[in-house]
Amino acid sequence: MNELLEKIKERLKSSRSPVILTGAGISAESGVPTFRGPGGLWRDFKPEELATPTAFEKDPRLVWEWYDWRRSIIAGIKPNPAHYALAELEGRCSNFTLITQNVDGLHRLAGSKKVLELHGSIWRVRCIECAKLSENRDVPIKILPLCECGGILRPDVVWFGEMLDENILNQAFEASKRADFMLVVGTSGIVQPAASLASTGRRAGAFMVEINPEPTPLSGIMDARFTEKAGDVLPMLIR
Ligand code: BV8
Ligand code: ZN
Repeated sequence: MNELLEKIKERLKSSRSPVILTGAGISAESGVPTFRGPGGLWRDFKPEELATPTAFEKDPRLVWEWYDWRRSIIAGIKPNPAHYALAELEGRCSNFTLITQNVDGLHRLAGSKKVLELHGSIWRVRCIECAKLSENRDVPIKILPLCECGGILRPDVVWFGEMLDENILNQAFEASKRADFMLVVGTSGIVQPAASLASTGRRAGAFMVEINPEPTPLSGIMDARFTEKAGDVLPMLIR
């Protein structure tokens, strides 16, 4: 791995607009269950069945039980060396963009300042009546949580079938169009529109690197791939 590591380090050092796209895999070593890997399931439900507005309309308590379970796991864990390495990298690069599909908040906890959270945050709630946003870190959370206005609060995350925040998504695409180096870490490359940020970077002529023990639909557009874990590769990449 080390001659590849040296090569990528050089590329990263000379990059003027690095863009990093992360998925659930970067938090796996912290103990956050991934969506599609082992242990990612909950009571035999698939995320696609619970992370939807229909599921919430049908059974808001069930959906909140699932989020309460995830929040209780995430509340008890810390960022891992991969998160810290990216926070360190941001401090060294003037024009650095970190885009994440994760809702666990571990990038910010590790010290990353500017994080484009494409899918929202598991620690933010939104009232379905008055749309008021607030932080809520209660673990366990009282089910069903209610707004002062009496409306039901939902997790402020983007569910399947829901639009992403336009401003955040535009910033992510703009950065990917200007990228000269793109690192795609711990994502199965299945979920859209996040996954298409990688092909945008490719089209922009960015040098593409994937860190993932498994091949993904994005592996074909990569200039280099590390099949080691993010927590092993990233700290070496920035050393
Ligand atoms: C939209 C927030 C529509 C919630 C998430 C058919 C029917 C219906 C919809 C669709 C369809 N086909 C396509 C769609 C669109 C849909 C979609 O992409 N579906 C997929 C399943 C095919 N997308 C949407 O619905 C999006 N909205 O399209 O709007 C629209 C359009 C116009 C007008 C109106 C509406 C919204 C998508 C957002 C969904 N919300 N999360 C929550 O978290 O509770 S997505 C969810 O999956 C998480 O955010 C997660 O991050 C994300 C992606 O998964 P990954 O991050 O990639 O994680 P995964 O477990 O899959 O993979 C982990 C990887 O890490 C693996 O590859 C593994 O090998 C690797 N790994 C493991 N350990 C390590 C590691 N790598 C490195 N180191 C390690 N140690
Ligand atoms: Zn309200």
